[in-house]
Amino acid sequence: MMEREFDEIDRCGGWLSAYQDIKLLSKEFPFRMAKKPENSTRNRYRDVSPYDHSRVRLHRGDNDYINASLVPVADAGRRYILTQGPLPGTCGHFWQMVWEQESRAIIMLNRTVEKGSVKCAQYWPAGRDSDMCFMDTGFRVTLASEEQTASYTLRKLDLENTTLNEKKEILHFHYTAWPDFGVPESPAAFLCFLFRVCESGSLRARHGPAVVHCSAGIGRSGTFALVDSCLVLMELGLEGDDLDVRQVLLAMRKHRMGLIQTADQLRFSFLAIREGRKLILGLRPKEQNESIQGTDVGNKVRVDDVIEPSEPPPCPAKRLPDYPV
Ligand code: PTR
Ligand code: PTR
Ligand code: PTR
Repeated sequence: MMEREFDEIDRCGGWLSAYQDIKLLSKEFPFRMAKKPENSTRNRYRDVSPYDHSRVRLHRGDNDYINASLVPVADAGRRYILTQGPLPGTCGHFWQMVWEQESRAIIMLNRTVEKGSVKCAQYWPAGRDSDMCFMDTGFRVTLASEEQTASYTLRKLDLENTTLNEKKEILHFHYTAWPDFGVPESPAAFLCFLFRVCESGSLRARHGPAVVHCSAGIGRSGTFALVDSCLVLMELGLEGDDLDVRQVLLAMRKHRMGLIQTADQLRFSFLAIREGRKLILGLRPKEQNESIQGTDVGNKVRVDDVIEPSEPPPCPAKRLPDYPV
C-alpha cells in the first residue's frame, strides 16, 4: 500500500536512498542527435538531452532537432511532451512543435527568471497589445486572455500558422511558485493547479500530447507528469500493491533522462498522489476536512487551501470527483 510505503520511508529517513536507487536503476539510452555540433545552440543544458528513440521531431525545415521527448504512460492513457524552456533561438521551433503535435495546452512550471538568472525565454506575449512573430518558422502568437491566482496564471493564446493562414487556441497553464530543485509550497496548491489542467481536457487522448516544460524539462516537469499519471492509474482502480510509483517513474525515465531531480521532489510526488487520491475519491468537503486534518501530511496541507482557497479562482469540490482519465 502506497500510504504505508510513504510513512515507512519517512520514518526511516529513506528518501535520499530511495531517490539514489532510482538513479542507479535508470537506464541510459543514446542521445546522438542532441550532441551533433549543429544542434549545440538548440540545447539549454549540456547535460540534459533527449534520447534519440523518443525525441520529438520537427516536421518542416531542414533540421528536425528540438530538445523535447515524448513520454508515454500507456497504462494511464497519457502522453506528454517534456521539453526544456525555449531559448531565444528555439522559440520558433517550440511553437512549430506545439502546432504539429496538435497540443491543446502548454504547462509551464518555472518562471523566466529564477534566482537572478534567465531560465527560459519569454516565448509568449506579455500583454494584449504585444503579439509575437516567429519569422523562422512562420508563427504568430497573441494573448487573448489572462487570469492570475496566487500560485498560477492561466492564459489563452492564439497561435497562428502564417503559412497556412490558420489559427488555434492554446491554453497556457503557468505555475509560478515552484523553485527549481525545490517543491511547491503545498500539495493542495499544486493539486488545485493539476485539477484545473485536467478539467480543461488538455491531457486527454483526443488532443495531441500536452507540452510540459520547466527550465531543463526534467525535474519539475517529471514531478508533474508522475503525479498526474499515478492519479489516473488510481482512478482506474490500481491500488495497493498494483500501484508502484517508483516503477512508473522508472518507466518514464526510459523516455527522458533525469525525471525528478531531488529526493524531496520524489517525496513531494508521493505526498501529492496521496492527497490527490483523497480528493478524487469524491469525499464531500466536510468529510475531506475530517480525513485530511487527521493525518500527518508533512508539508502542512491546509484544508482551507482546497476547500475555501483564499485565492481566485476557487477549486470547487464538484470538480474533484471528475478527475478525467
Ligand atoms: N544542479 C547542480 C548540481 O547538480 O550540482 C546544483 C544546482 C542547484 C544548480 C541549484 C543550480 C541551482 O539553482 P540555480 O540554477 O538557480 O542557480
Ligand atoms: N545542468 C543543469 C543543473 O544541474 O543545474 C541542468 C538542470 C537545470 C537540471 C534545471 C534540472 C533543472 O531543473 P528543472 O528540470 O526543474 O528545470
Ligand atoms: N549526466 C548525463 C549526461 O551527461 O549525459 C545526463 C543526465 C542528467 C542523466 C541528469 C541523468 C540525470 O538525472 P539523474 O542524475 O537524476 O538521473
